Amino acid sequence: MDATSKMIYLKDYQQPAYWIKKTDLVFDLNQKHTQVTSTLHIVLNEFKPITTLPVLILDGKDLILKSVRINHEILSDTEYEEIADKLKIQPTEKQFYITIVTELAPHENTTLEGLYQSNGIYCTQCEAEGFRRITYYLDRPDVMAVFTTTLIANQTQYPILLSNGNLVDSATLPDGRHTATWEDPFPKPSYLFAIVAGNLMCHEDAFITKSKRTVLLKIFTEPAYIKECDYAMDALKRAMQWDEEKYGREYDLDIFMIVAIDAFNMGAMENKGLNIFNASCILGDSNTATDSVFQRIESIVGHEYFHNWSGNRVTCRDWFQLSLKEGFTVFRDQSFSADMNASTVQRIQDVNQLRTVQFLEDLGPMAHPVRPEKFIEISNFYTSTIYEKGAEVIRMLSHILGPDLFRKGCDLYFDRHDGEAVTCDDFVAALESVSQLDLIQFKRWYWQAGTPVVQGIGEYDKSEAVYRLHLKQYCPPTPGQIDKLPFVIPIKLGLLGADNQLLPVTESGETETVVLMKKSQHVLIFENISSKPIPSLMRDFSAPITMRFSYTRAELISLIQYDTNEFNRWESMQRLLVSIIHEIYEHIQSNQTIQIDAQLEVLFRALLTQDNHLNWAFLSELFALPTFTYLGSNLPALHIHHLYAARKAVKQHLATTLVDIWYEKYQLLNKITPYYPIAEDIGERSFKNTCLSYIMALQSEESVQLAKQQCVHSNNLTDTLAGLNGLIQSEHPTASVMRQSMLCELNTQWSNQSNLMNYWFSVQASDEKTALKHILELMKHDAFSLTNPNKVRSVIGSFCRTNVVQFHALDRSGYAFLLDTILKLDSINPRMSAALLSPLTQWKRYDALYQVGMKNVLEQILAEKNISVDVFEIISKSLS
Ligand code: B3K
Ligand code: ZN
Repeated sequence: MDATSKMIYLKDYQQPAYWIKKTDLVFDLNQKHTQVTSTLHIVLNEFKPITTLPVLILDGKDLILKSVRINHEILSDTEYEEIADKLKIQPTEKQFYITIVTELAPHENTTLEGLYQSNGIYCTQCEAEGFRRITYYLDRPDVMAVFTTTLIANQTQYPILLSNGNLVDSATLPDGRHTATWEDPFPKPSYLFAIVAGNLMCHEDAFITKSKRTVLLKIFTEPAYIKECDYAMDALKRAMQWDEEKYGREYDLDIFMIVAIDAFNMGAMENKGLNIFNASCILGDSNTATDSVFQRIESIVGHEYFHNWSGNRVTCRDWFQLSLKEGFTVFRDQSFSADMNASTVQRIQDVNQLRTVQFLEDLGPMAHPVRPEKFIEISNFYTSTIYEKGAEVIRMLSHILGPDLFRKGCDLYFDRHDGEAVTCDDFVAALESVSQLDLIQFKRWYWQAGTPVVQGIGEYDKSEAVYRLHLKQYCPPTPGQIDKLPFVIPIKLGLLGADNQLLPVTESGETETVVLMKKSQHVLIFENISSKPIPSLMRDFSAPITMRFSYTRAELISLIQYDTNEFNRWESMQRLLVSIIHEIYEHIQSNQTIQIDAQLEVLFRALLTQDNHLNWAFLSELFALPTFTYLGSNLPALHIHHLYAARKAVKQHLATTLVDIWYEKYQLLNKITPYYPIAEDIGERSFKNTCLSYIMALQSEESVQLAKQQCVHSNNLTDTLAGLNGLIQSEHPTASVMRQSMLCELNTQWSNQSNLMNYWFSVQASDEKTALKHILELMKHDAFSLTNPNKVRSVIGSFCRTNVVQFHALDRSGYAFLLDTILKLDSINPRMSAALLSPLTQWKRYDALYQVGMKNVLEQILAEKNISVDVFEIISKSLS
């Protein structure tokens, strides 16, 4: 395979030679083979003068072509050409109908793209390029057609037949089969097409829109899970209401459907009027979903619903513009979740996600801009940069414009481009139109990759009573982009005075200001400052950058205690913890005795015993140690096992020195009350389980009993799993027996419930004591399957990402296992094998102890014949 010949460039974008105005599809779903008859109304695109009609080139993949007809004429096989995933035909008219019959084998399709079966249910996944696995088509997002879809299938096996839009016809056929026809009046690209056929039950409800239309809401699932749809249904209604209130967006069809599917490559898909969800992101009750799963369900239901406008009604011109819909929609779902839950906690979680995944992406071989300029396989670009950094870019725009103008800009964008396929520039242009702002420099965020660093230096002049803040920005090089131009960086800040009060920082006396840094250097001058202040920088994480400022530990402690910006209290705690854990890491690296700064215990104790109105959810974020990935992201030649030991030492230290408080708070919050996944209760449970996790680090017999009690007696999965996790993580000898019997019992209880078995697998695979041998046993379990992505993620994904101790074992057994697995999986499902590669791609950041083994695996995979283009792209970039 050759990387340059496969590369697709944004600069080469051209409109298609033909449009498809209308698409009629008939699916004859037969036990073995499915026949698809597609009739397309093709119309010449007269965007440029032509002398002869261009060739019509349709995309297809792994299709068996049965026949091609133009208008009423069947073509002989000399009248078309079928080569290299394309069907080529020379038209003789400017517009015509073409009818193509293809044959598929959905039951053999393990890629889970195009049409496939999950537990006997037919379903589809077409984004980004799955439609070409169904029929030959102009499978690109700027070709938008009106679709009519007919499904024919056996009535007993497939009583439910669904597609996009409204049901316009259905009938029973004489041979035990039945048929249903769906019509979607809104023109759409092929990636939003979907069908589902199967034995499903439906949870039904309705929503009345602001213009008083009734929309029927239906969630379909396998019959065993029908009781687990309530939470998602409520979340959907909240999302519909929220989009009307915050963006003025009303739903457009008379019916909105969601289907839960067990075998699904990602979280969910926003097909028009027929969202398809990974069962793990939609189903749940108190016994089968944890608090964080309920929050994830709410956010994904919102996300897919919001796509109806940001993505479906206004879509992307080409896949380079993916963040146009994804970044914007993540911003919308984050705002929705912040409104539904504790907003600071939501922001902390979003920032944590960005910093652990996206910042790392920027440090590695796959670093790319929010609007990439080239790719080999678009599936590799559904990244945290496109999604989460894209959302940060929209968030900055919303702050630069302010809420009213931002809303006006969005309204204009939706009105101006309704029914069109557009670019990120079009979105920014709408904001420029309403605000009269020139956002040309801001747009560098779209095309320059990398995480900018702002270095701040404070200079206090007592005689003048002036505080100067010198700011300098730079952005480290990323592949193909060595030098970067300065970004527009909104920096929200305040100054904490000597009396721990915020000082006025604007002429009108406000204690917070937002500075738009546009040049590489910037000096802020604050006058009448009577003593040296402590700057509270990047409040609410006002831009996706790294802010460097050498705070003393005492200054951080003041910010943690007295900053009025809750986000920055957490941020200062993270800075303090990072600095302490890094210090321990250095001790371990240089064989010194570990010494943990005593100020940490004093601070924790002070915060934990403060008698103020505590927000438990926030406290549990405040006392959470920085993630392992974040801690490792800036350490050169990272020694994984030493960093792991350093983090663990700090945890153990805090557990031991504060044991009385962890127990006291645990007892305070440990009450059995009816379970509701509402923000306040979630916060209490979350802090209680933070206490439990510190208690478990004591490694005492008593702690083991406590975890067991919680696991056995809880009335909800959050607490059961926290207890189980406690048992699993404990190194106390009693824990190992208990853990075994508990896992055995839960295996029996949960064996028929797919989502529960995912947790059962992943708690074990993530544990540092679970060696590879046990992973291989888990993979032989009846509930495990290499063809089910949730199972792959919960066993193999958890082992390779979370269980850093075992995966990075110095004998390289973890790497050899991943090599083996990727080679097996790549021919089954390339999306999954490519996703599993990520722990290896950053090999250059690690100590030589690890580097060689990781690099070897990448080289061995690359040397294999027939690896997927997905895997090829990632490895060839990692090795270059
Ligand atoms: N748009 C889909 C993601 C499709 C991924 C294709 N490989 C879900 C979402 O972001 O809403
Ligand atoms: Zn999305």
